[in-house]
Amino acid sequence: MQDQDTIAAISTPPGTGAIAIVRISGPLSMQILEKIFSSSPESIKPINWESRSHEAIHGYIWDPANGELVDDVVAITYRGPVTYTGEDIVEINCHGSPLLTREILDLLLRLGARLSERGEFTKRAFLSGRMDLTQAEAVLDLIQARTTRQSRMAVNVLKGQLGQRIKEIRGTLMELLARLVAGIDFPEEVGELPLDDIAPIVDKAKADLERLRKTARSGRFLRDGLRLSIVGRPNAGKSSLLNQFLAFERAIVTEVPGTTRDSIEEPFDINGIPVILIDTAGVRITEDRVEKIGIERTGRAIDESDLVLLVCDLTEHWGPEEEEVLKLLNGQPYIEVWNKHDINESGNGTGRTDEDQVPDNRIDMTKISAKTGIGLDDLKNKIESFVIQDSKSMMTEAGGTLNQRQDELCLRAASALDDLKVSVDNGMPEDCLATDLKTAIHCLSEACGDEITEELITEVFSRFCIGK
Ligand SMILES: Nc1nc2c(ncn2[C@@H]2O[C@H](COP(=O)(O)OP(=O)(O)OP(=O)(O)O)[C@@H](O)[C@H]2O)c(=O)[nH]1
Ligand SMILES: [Mg+2]
Repeated sequence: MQDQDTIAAISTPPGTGAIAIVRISGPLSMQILEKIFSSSPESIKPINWESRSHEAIHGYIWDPANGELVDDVVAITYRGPVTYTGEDIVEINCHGSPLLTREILDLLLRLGARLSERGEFTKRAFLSGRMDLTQAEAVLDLIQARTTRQSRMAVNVLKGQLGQRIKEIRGTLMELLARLVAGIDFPEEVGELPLDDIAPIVDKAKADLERLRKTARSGRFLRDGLRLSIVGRPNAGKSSLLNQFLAFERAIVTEVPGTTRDSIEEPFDINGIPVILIDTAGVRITEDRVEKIGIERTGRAIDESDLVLLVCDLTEHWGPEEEEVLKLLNGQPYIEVWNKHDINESGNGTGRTDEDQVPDNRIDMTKISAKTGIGLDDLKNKIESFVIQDSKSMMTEAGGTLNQRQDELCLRAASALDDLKVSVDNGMPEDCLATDLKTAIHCLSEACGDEITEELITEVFSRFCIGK
């Protein structure tokens, strides 16, 4: 890291604010600060920064070229290697004017720093070993989190536990590889590895990988949001449910069946899970041209959903309309939501003659009143259970969820372990077994960033903002 250049960037968002932060990282950080920082507003009185680290000092930024006073600031110095990037860092907390931050940044660039690329501070943290790739990716998730739950998940991954879990699985495979290779190279000294020893180790690693991979599904919903459409017969109370969720009159509600003609999307947060709520046109057999188009759109909304709320009316019976929705669902998971509980408290909430006919894709059932809000918390909990499912304990244990990149690599590692087992069963030579093991190890190394290509590094960090 010694031959790195020094980078600088404005780390706070563009626009006017109370304060803004301009950041420098690299070997010239302290030197540059010495040239522009003074404890006096009257003249440049350089401070010797050599002995100072992890200190906040109030002072003034001067332009050494013309001797003009630029701003009244607080400079914080961090001397490497125990810093975010592993290098010397200076953060200048200045007044939050875009003009001033730009001027201070220009001063730093004039004195030898280079404008940082997107995510370059975090990239340096990763390259200097201050964090692994799962932690670097968590930094991005943390910055981009829209719900508390997303942010909690990211901050837990940032602690490094998820990367640790992946490394533990890799560790057992590396140990196995070492024994296998030693048996090949020094059969007399260490003896060949008995084939019966391999299967239990591989099975355990595979089971651990599977458990870890279960978190990826929840992670996808928690990162990207759950598409949740509200579907059912006309007048069942779909738009009322949307409004009840949002706590404002977003959709038109009337007693006229067929009120909603087009799908309406609204972002929302259910128990900390980011959700896109979609209210749809009621499904029934109709000759009305506009309504027909609306129902086609309902079909499309269902296709694009992760979960559907099938809203039924407790004052009516399960009927052909609901059967029609089931056809549109085509196996998609749904929660049956019996509405208008306030006017039909004794309703049994099925209306079906035979409960055994419940399709497999019905994951749960509940009764609510979209008008009064009765049962809404229970419905939210059921939606949360769908998202978290059986990954809850693993999420706690692993301290987070795999993202898509990490999940794909864990899947590739698992399939290399499958190949290994087939090779063992077919009595393949040990060097073939070693190849499968190496593939699995390589995938896991890539997942936590220990073996990673330049392209992937660029790809991951280009998603960051400048200054992070
Ligand atoms: N009592 C009672 N009435 C409700 C409830 N939910 C909806 N309604 C009434 O049912 C009627 C239809 O409600 P909407 O929310 O427009 O129903 P919808 O499913 O969106 O209907 P379409 O858009 O026509 O498909 C309105 O008169 C609502 O006030 C409820 O929980 N209790
Ligand atoms: Mg409606």
